[in-house]
Amino acid sequence: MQLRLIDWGGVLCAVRCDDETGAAFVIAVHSFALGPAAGGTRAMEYPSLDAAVLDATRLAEAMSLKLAVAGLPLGGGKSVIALPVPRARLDPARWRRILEIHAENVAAFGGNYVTGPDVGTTAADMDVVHECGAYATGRTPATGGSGSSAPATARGVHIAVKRAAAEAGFDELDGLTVLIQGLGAVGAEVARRVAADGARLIVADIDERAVTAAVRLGATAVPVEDVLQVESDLFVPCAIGGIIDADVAGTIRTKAIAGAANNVLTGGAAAEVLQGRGIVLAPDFIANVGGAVDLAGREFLGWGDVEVEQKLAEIGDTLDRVFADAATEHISTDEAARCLARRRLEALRTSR
Ligand code: NAI
Ligand code: PHE
Ligand code: K
Repeated sequence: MQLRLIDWGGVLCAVRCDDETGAAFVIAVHSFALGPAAGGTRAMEYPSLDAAVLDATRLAEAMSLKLAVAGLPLGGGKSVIALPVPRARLDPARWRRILEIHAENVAAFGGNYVTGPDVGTTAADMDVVHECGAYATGRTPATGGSGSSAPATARGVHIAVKRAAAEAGFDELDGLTVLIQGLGAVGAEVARRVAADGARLIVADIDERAVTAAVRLGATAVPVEDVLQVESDLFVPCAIGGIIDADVAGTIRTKAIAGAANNVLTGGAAAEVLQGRGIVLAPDFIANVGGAVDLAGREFLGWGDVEVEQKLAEIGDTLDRVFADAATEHISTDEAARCLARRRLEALRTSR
């Protein structure tokens, strides 16, 4: 995909390249409209600096949509650290230095951008960022943070999976075939939940240990490269984004899609193809809001367990609203969700 920042619609994107560590740092702020921008730090390898900037900007936009649709008074932002080698091959000293530089960059925003964990970073990494003077949510409980957001994300995704199934005409998950891509912190917990509901699990992960654990739950494993050809009743993407383009949307064999992966579609065209084929799509920025609710709710709004669970329960109502809007307006659920996010953003802005 071509990088065209001019079409992005966000407010600020900062880039720093560091020779010493070989890492490149991107912080993208999509919106300050509702307050400081929030969004996690993704650390992985990228084929180019353009690809890292494109990912950061699109992920920051997804954060804006996610926070607005949930009515959380924060703007959307995201950090990307483009690593010189995979995270697992970085020695601890170099990783520590990378986090120090990242903290310096975040601190330069003077509290107007707050970060947290994402793919490739952990609560312990957020402790380091925080210790180095930049505000980070999702730190370990030992340092006053709210810990991993993955369990809350998984609870929200589970709600979304059930709603998407209902919209596709299934009364319950019992007996359905559910295909889960990615069995990390979120995917493994979603797997446990849908297995407890009586679903038949098909799973794929590049990490063999994760697959083995799911197979112990009774899941059938498939090779990662076959995921998009495997037939299922429900597809639950919990690994990486950008997996469904218009071609995949035209061939994927499932009845409904609901998962955790941010930006699972490459764009609006894929959503329209899915809609045309009668495949239910629960937009990712609604389904995966649990992590943001957990972190932002607890750390900025003073929420406890009760408020967090109430907000997670709203995922189901929001999805029903989006499914209804898409049907009456003859638009994709992705477009209906974006319209809803824009309306809620306006309402929040004018009520401030
Ligand atoms: P994680 O890093 O714990 O798990 C990701 C899993 O996907 C790993 O087990 C990895 O081996 C696997 N994977 C990577 N590439 C794969 C491929 N090509 N095929 C199959 N498996 C592959 O990450 P986590 O926290 O579980 O998040 C999963 C997704 O959900 C990410 O895209 C993340 O951005 C998104 N998300 C996570 C939230 C959270 O609170 N953790 C909140 C909102 C979204
Ligand atoms: N990275 C997660 C997400 O994409 C959780 C997160 C939310 C991290 C908000 C920081 C701030 O939603
Ligand atoms: K992580």
